[in-house]
Amino acid sequence: MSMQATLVIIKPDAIQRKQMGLVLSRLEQLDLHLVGAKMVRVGRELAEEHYRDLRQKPFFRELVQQLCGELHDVDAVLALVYAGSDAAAKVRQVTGATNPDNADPSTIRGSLGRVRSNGWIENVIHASFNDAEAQREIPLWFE
Ligand code: DAT
Ligand code: MG
Repeated sequence: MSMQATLVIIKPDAIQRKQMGLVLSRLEQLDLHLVGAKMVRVGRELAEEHYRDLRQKPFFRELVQQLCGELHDVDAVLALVYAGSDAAAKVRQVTGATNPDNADPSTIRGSLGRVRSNGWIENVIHASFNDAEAQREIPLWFE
């Protein structure tokens, strides 16, 4: 196993609902090192680049608005980098399924996320899917 790094973003829905500390507590229990942390004001360009693989999806526009904080009246997100063996897999395991209604209740999304009645998925965090995705994403958020 090699040393890897993975990106986590505590999203606007979680910032608005004051879940930042709860999320950090969960991630702190993993056998990983926190090597980067900063509040980021997310502009359109960064959000669109971050989610570029989803640009053809019908929900892309709203997804970008959401990451920018426009749907939750939030002006910054918390970007984190965790390092260690199997970093992306370890974080994804505690993250849970994309849709909080389908996520195991023991996971971050299953316990803290929700689907709004208007259909918006509020799933608390972004977590890189694997090492390749992490290597693409981390430089977008950290110099
Ligand atoms: P994940 O965040 O679990 O990696 P993803 O990369 O497929 O999931 O999608 C990125 C985000 O886009 C996801 O966190 C929430 C949103 N999303 C995904 N599928 C969606 C859908 N069917 N309807 C609305 N939003 C969706
Ligand atoms: Mg993803």
